[in-house]
Amino acid sequence: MSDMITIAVSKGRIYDEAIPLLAKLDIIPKDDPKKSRKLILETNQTNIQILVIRATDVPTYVERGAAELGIAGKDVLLEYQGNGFYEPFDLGIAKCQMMLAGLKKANKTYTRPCIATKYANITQNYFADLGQQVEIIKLYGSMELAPILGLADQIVDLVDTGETLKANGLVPLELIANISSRLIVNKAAMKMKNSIIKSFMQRLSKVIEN
Ligand code: PRT
Ligand code: MG
Repeated sequence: MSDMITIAVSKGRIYDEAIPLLAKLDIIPKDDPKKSRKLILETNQTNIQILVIRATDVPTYVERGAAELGIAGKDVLLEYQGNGFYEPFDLGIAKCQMMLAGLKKANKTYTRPCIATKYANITQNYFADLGQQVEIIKLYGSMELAPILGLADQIVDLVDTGETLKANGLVPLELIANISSRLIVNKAAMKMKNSIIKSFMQRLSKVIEN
């Protein structure tokens, strides 16, 4: 078995915040995904490579062992509902909030609200815990449009500064979860490549504490 370690990271803001953390461990990619079309980045460490993929695909690669390690938002992990990986720690990066939001003008209470979201499982679980019946409309982006056009009553989405909600006449209604990115580790790799992964995690945890 090769002792190569592959770290799956998504390309946008998580990559931008993860790279400085990895740099503190002297793991530095040889290419910049913004300039290169490479999907597998070699690093200055010959046994470590970085895979640049869609955020929602990170748990799939790690659960199935195509990557030993991954960095993924808690939103993606909650929605994925897999158990083929460990989630040893919170990296404290790409922080935001999962919110229920609705039109500023709307002030009615719904008996069975219609919720548009990319996070159908999280939304289902949230309302099930409240004992509230809902209809969920699965969308893949621009959820803010749905209440404006009458497609849905409310949305469940990530909020950081709140500017996107505000610009579309929406207001946050309920906090569903605080979100940040987590390290995930393939379960088999944790056994088979224990010493190298353990040392990576030890060094990473020191960097996070500081
Ligand atoms: O590939 P795909 O398009 O599915 O993913 P992506 O391009 O959105 O991935 P990327 O790399 O941008 O990272 C997404 C991850 O970043 C999420 O899974 C979260 O864990 C984390 N994150 C942190 C955020 C935000 N903050 C965030 N604000 N992801 C998205 N947003 C969006 C939000 O959906 C909304 O459209 O930003 C908008 C709100 O921002 P504000 O500042 O206007 O409130
Ligand atoms: Mg995006």
